[in-house]
Amino acid sequence: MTLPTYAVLGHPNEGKSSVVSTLTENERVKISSTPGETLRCKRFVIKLDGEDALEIIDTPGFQNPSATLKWFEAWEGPESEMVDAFMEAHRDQESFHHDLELMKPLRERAGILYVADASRPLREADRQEMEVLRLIGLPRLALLNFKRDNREYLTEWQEALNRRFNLVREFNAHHATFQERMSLLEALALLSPEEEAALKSIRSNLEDQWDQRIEEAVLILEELLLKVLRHRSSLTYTPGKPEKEQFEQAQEAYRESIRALEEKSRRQWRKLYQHTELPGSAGVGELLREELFAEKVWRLLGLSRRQLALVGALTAGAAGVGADLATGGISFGIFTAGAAVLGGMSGWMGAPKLGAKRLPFPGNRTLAREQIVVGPVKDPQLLFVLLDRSLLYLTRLMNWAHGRRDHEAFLAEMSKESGLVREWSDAQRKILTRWIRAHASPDNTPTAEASRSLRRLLHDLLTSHSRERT
Ligand SMILES: Nc1nc2c(ncn2[C@@H]2O[C@H](COP(=O)(O)OP(=O)(O)OP(=O)(O)O)[C@@H](O)[C@H]2O)c(=O)[nH]1
Ligand SMILES: [Mg+2]
Repeated sequence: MTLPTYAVLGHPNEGKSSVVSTLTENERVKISSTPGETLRCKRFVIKLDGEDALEIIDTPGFQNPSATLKWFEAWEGPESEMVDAFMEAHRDQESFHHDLELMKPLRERAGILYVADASRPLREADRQEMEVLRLIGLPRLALLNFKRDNREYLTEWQEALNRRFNLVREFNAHHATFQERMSLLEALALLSPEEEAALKSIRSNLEDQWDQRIEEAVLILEELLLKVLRHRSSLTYTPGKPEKEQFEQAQEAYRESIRALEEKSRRQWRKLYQHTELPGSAGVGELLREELFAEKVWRLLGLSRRQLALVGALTAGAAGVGADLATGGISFGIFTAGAAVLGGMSGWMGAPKLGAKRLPFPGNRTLAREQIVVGPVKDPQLLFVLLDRSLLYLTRLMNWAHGRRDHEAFLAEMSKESGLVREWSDAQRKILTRWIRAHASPDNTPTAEASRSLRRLLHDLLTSHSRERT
């Protein structure tokens, strides 16, 4: 069976390869700001369940639109032989190399996706290219890709394109969302009605796949929260070495493990969304690259002071406060505190100072050795901050167009000044609080329901963010 196949054509440097990359979710398509990057036709496929489902061919830009058009206009033979005859007539001409190359898929009767940067004025060469494609006569759809945010020339482009193409659609290689990609597949079905059934099935499979990815992303997120919630770092206590130094070392080890857990989830999400080249957390200074325990992160993400006080009260047991103070007042102890206690804690709106405590080695009664232990966390804010930051990362990642290679922008856009969880309703926040309570306690609190509610909440949230442009 032959696959539905479309060739992406146009003037050099208009964003053809970027469109191919975004449409096929392929980060390996070569893109460059220098015209003439694509020299050969290259096939990229959309795979479903491991099987090729749709083929998109990247091509070089037109080299001689004026001469090509003249030749086509002068052709007097049968239309069906025109492309072959053109290729034969220019076979050994190096100056027609790109024009010959881009015609190859047309010889195999691929559908045409013509990409034009409609943010610049229309030129004579554009009209000539359009006219060549019209004369070739294959089903053709024009895609308006705006490289700059300028719609001043839109009407003149539309007029020229409407006359020569079966359909004209906007499709931005840098900002197209999943839904916009699906709409484009819908447009392809109008363009080639014989492929309608195949394209419909591809669309519904891609929609299922999108949903499954969200499910998987949520599982990765829950796993991260669980690991962080339960994490402890311990270090063997060395008698004679300054205690403060050893405590700081244990605290750093704790932070490092949390950082590693967060980075691991980001890696898993990147793999899931085929964005392995996007950065995780390199560099400094932005809200999402900043160390998780940085003051700035804690001020801007997670819950507000008032919300946190409510959570504290919700999950509180007055006994917990006493227990913590008795064991040396681990600064994470605000998990158990109500508003009054919170108010009295210095710097609680910033990152907590990690506590550490000396404990005997478990099961080691004969040797009087001790370990320094940090964690598990008792401050729900750590989980809220972590969740908030993960959602910021994930919602950008899942909506990031594969054709957009500006990785600095990817990180910069995530330095939004506010997170998402502060906007949640009380009921939504309670879902996470209940989850924390169910999973933190070592007793047998049933956790399945708490997990189900949290997953449902996160799934709905990510689904609603799927329509967001980055
Ligand atoms: N801002 C912006 N830049 C874009 C967009 N699409 C493409 N570009 C940029 O335009 C330049 C050319 O993009 P390509 O996709 O390589 O263009 P092409 O048409 O394949 O170019 P050739 O292969 O040389 O013919 C790159 O710097 C892209 O990042 C867009 O939608 N917005
Ligand atoms: Mg290219």
